[in-house]
Amino acid sequence: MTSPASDGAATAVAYPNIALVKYWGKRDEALFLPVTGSLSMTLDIFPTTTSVRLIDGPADAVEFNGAAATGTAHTRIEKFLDLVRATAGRTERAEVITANAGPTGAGLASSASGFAALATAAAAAYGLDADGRALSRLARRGSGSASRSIFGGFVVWHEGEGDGEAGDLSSYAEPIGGDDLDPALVVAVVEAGAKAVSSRDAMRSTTATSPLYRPWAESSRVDLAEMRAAVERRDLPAIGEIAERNALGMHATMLAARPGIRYLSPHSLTVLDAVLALRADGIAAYATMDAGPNVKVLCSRADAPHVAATLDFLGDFVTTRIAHIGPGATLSAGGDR
Ligand code: 2P0
Repeated sequence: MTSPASDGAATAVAYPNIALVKYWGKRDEALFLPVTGSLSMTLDIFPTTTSVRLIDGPADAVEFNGAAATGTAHTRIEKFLDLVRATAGRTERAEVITANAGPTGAGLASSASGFAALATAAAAAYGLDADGRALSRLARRGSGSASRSIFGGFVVWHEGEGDGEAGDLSSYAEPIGGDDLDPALVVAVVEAGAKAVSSRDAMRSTTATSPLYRPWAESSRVDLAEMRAAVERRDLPAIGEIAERNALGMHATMLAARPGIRYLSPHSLTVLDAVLALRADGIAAYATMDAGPNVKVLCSRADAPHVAATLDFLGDFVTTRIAHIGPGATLSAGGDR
């Protein structure tokens, strides 16, 4: 796309994505180069809306979910703006106002939607002429998974080749089609609070200490190839089976880290049991879990109300939302992808 002429202000909306083949581990921490490629589905719920406006002041001002951002949240956004400024050859500071419609830091991909929206709005506000690939590479530097939320539907984020600039240029996300499969993802929220261990710290510790990490990374490359083929042939049960085994494997690598990292709670396991029971009843429903206890269940659009009702019936501890395929990041002043 061509960026609309910048008047120093832009607003963007981006949606979270849920990985069906996970990103878990970096080979380059500074450039956010992943150990393995990943594949996700962008959702149509829980968007982040972010406005960026260039200002005269001496520092960036960041409002996050209605309050001034402090600590890590402020630092991560400021560091990201430094990267945008360096890329654009500009020095002005910015006012950033960002809000998540969904829970923040609960394993529901708020950093993916957040940095995809910030990359899109900041690139426009600073006048960067960035196409989808360039925005994906930029968003990656804020949060790896954000590279995928630049695009809608099924998206693959390439591992990329090599290190340094070669790795940076070749590690980007792109849509792979298959949206006509039109699946649903039933999000079973069992805990909306922020996680105790950030995914960034957890993936660093897993790659450094888990004896299961390398075998998982190798099998995840196989999963990615098989997943791409399953999306290509629109095979929802195969997509679900690969997604579930890949997620369980990722959690196994974390459990084996030293010390072990456990995001799943007893409530998560109750939901996983219910998914197995649904399958035993002939419903093609498959679970995936990220850096938190919430469970996302992939199924057909037609089966989603039954799957959601079954999970809601488990008890007050679970609340469901049905998501479908969602769009890529868009500027409210136009320029969608
Ligand atoms: C994913 N997750 O593929 C995996 C699966 C969580 C579990 O990407 O350090 O917030 O900012 O690059 O992107 C969460 O990690 O981590 C994540 P950083 P990010 O969706």
